[in-house]
Amino acid sequence: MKRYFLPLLLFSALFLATACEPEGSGDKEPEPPVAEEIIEIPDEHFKHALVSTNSIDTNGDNEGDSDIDLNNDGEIQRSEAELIEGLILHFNYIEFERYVDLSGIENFLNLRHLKMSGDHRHNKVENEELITYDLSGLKKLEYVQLSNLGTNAFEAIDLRGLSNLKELILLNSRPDYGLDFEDWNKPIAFMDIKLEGASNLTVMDITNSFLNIDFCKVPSLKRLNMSYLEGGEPEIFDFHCLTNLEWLDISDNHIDKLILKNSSVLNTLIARDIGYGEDGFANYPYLEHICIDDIPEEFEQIATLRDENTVVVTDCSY
Ligand SMILES: [Ca+2]
Ligand SMILES: [Ca+2]
Ligand SMILES: [Ca+2]
Repeated sequence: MKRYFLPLLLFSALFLATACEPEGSGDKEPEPPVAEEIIEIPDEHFKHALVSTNSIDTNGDNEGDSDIDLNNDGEIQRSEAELIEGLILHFNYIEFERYVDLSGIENFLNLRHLKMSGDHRHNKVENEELITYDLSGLKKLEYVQLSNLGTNAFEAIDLRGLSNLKELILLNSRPDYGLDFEDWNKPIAFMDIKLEGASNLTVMDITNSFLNIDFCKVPSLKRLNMSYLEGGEPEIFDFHCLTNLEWLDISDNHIDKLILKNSSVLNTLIARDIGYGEDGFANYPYLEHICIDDIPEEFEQIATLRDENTVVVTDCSY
């Protein structure tokens, strides 16, 4: 064993000599620390919510429990942005007197769950240009819930190509009160929802909202709540592309024309307060025109929506 002692001693002496060498006397300059990229969030309210409030849901329980700024430098590093899977935002639009610009959100590449609400929409439009929320780059999104957006301030919500999106909730998004009532049926009062390529969307809830949606872009839909649109009703309630639809709520709407012809029968059709139900008078009239599949169950399903003046056909052109 003795013969190993000398080399070990020499090695230790060499190591000590190297370790004790004064800094800067070597050939290599020390590497400067690499500054990590900072994500730019132009809107002060959005940045404040991210950096200074519990807007991040780190454990998937739908409750925010952390801010984004893990190193507490007041900035959002790319690594901090890419850690986020759940984002829960709440804005006070009355105080801001405008809606919020979500620019920068496209960097949150691992975002799966986005929920954004507002205290109340403000009563006049301050935004000079119509807003579009482009979420189409956030390919991991599975759940999106947005509520209380004044639809006359918005051009569109772009969700195109989000093939992981399963559930879309767009609630209480209507024209701001400042818009004259007679303007409500103008196109400017409606917000476009772009859904092409959201190929796995199965649940949609658009209660009390003014939206332009082409349901033919999302034939995967199984469950749709579009009740109480309160002026946001489409000209035709047209579900002919929704061949997988199982559950539909169209309650509390003024409906002239309904197309349910889609080669399938719903498990559940909810249509409260339309026509004359068991309670007698309803707030909304019978339908003028209904096109259904030539299936007895479907004919039964629409029984409360028609009277003797309603045209019911099984052959409809689109
Ligand atoms: Ca949480
Ligand atoms: Ca930071
Ligand atoms: Ca049908």
